[in-house]
Amino acid sequence: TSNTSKAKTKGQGAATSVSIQLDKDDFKQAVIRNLHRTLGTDENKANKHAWWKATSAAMQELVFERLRTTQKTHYLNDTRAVHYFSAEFLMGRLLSNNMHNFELFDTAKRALKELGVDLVDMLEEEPDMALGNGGLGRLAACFIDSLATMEFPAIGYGIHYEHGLFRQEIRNGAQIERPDSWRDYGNPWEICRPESIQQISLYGYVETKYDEDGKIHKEWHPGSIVTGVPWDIPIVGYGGKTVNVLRLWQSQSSEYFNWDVFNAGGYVDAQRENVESETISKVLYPNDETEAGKELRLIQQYFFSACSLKDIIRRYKRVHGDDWSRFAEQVVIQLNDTHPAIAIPELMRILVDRAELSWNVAWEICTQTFAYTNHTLLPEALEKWPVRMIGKILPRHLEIIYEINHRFMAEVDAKWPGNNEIKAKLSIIEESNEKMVRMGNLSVVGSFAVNGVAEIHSALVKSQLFPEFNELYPGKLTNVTNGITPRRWLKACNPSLSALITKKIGGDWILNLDKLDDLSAFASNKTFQNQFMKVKQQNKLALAEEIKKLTGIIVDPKAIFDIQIKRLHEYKRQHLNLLHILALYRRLLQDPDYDMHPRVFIFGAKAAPGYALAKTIIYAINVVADKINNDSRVNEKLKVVFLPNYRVSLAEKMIPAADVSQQISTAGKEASGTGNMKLALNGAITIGTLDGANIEIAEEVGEDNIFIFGLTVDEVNETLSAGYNPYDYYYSNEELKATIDWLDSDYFTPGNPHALSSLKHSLLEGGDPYLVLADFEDYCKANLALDLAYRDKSKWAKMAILNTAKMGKFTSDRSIKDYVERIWKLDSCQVK
Ligand code: GPK
Repeated sequence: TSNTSKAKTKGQGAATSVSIQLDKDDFKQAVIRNLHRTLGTDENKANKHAWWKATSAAMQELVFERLRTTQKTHYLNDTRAVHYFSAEFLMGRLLSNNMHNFELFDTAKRALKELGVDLVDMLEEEPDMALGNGGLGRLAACFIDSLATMEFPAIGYGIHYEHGLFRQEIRNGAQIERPDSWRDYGNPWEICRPESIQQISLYGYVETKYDEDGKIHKEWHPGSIVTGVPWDIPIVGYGGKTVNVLRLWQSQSSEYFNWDVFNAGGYVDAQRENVESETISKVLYPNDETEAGKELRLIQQYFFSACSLKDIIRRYKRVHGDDWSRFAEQVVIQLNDTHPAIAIPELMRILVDRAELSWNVAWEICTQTFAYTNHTLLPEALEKWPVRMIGKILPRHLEIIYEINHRFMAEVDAKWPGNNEIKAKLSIIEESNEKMVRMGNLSVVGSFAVNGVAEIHSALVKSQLFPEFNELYPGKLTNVTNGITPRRWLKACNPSLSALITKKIGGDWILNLDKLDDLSAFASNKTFQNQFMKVKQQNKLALAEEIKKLTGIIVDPKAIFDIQIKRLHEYKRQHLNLLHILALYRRLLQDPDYDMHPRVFIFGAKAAPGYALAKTIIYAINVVADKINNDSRVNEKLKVVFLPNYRVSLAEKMIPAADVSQQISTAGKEASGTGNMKLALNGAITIGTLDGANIEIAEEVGEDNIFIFGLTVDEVNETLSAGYNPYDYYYSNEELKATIDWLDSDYFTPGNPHALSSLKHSLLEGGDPYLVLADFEDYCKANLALDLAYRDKSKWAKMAILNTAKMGKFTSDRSIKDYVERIWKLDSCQVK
């Protein structure tokens, strides 16, 4: 069942020609037809929302046509396909993306203009599809864009959350969470597929039966049955040839009444403890990189993994019947983190209990089917489930996990005879007070490939997280550096820069981002520098307008636009940025002539609702912003903006306007980062640590075109093992001490002197686990160098151009090519 032997890659499949021929008048007709027939309104009555829906419906006609052709082609070719299992897909808006990928954006714009509608303004009607938290979910969205663009047979599988990530409001400086309702007025992109519903089981008990030969057979008598309803979102590849599917499962109760459970102890009582079926897909857990350990979360994971597996098997059986021998040749499943790892014992259950394959045959199929991506080393994000909880919800799976572990422990013993320490460390079961199932260990054991998401991160996965696994399974652990789709993150979000680039070097960069390197030849050309920076200036002007609209704050578009956008986390160190802002503020107060280029610090970040310190940091940024922005002594030179409700569609407005990209995590903590790539692609200069993909960005752009500061991974480890004491830095740096103490006065929170003291506490008594104080001085120096560099207009323009020019490596097309050639072994499939 080896999947590595026969398939070979044909490389990047997508052709460059437009496949959809539609002119302006056709488009107009399509919109009007849909206004009449789909919306039941007309040109005179239609409001913006109706126009948006009619335009989406017009696009959807084209999308469905290609979707149908793609599915037929894939079916007829019976090709091997990748199945990307992810609890999160952070899609953002789809209308403008689909227009761009069909190369119809300009046509649509002209058509709508003639109908009296401004397209760009109308696009704001679309709610973001925010079915993810941050980087992990957005990565999945970029990957499925690249898969469709490169014409690989692929399907994304996830959860059809009724409510995506919460909407953030800021009230008196503090974060308030409001429910997200992205489907309230209908979503034009999804299509319900009731013909493909699945049913999955939960709870109940396992019966052990013996047949005539004394062979053991296990039968799971479930306590309840849940229905999964699939919703398909078409994923349009660039060029419009392949349209793949993102299939999201919605839970529904089934009328099923389980007599086994009723007889075994009373249905009503058992039912009360169970999670109601409809609740399963209600809401996305808003925790990023922390594991909540909630029963409902485990059920969500099992629900979508089991529905998806059944869907895959149904499709496989249609062609291959009961012949399982070709399963792993046809199917590869990528586990996006451990969230879908329960799929491993689920496939074992199907193969052993249902298909009645022997354990060894089943295990061979299983371990040739799954591959696993790790996205973090943070211990609080590594999923563990109480044995007791799995035993209650999935009693048969718990038995299977124990059996997997039993056989695995024998393997470990063969390799390290009698070494109980290694056994305890590698065991899928953690023998703690409350026994736990380690989902990371299960994923490594049950997969044929495990990857980290940037070179340094993958090296740390091998050396720190899974060193013994790396010895036991040489070659299994590998790296695939993350990437971003240049369609959304340059072509669509930054039309002026895209047009300038295409004018200069042609349009091949859209499908071959390495082509951007042709811009390097013009990096020192004064005319091109002026053109490049003029675009940046226009984008800054547009963001300044947006800032005014959203916050009332007036910012100077001539100032340096310095942007930090990402989830709020201590390891990402928004508070290091804040301490530096306070240092600048203090310098300006002490010396009104303090020489600095005017600078606007712009933040966007959501905090997990239960993460108190992260919320305090948001509050701190807002109260400091309020003080500084209203202090006429400094606000000509310094402004601070916190833009509420950071999300994909806001990122698309901020990124093109950035001069500076803040990527300042503690070295070793940010697995990769992808915002760093988006910002550099749009000509922002990174100030950052040698962490995650920053290291590879620095390699590409060269040390002259990035501001690197701070401790390296090795230095962080040395500093910590030498007994790090933040007070040493606090007492030896007068400015650092003053800024930290400032936070603990009532200067920023009048009448409430201790509102921010938890922040100070975490940095001092709390031991400063993310080494903010240790990196502060070097960070200030790097900021000084940056400020000086910006004053040399030509030098800065050259740096900015080179950042754009050198981002070729970071297209998600390259990441997908890596996965395809080294892990998935797929052939592309041209759709005619
Ligand atoms: C990692 F573990 C996790 C998680 O739960 N959520 C999440 O967004 C991010 N991530 C990493 O923090 C980023 O460094 C990385 O670029 C991104 O995943 C995609 O790999």
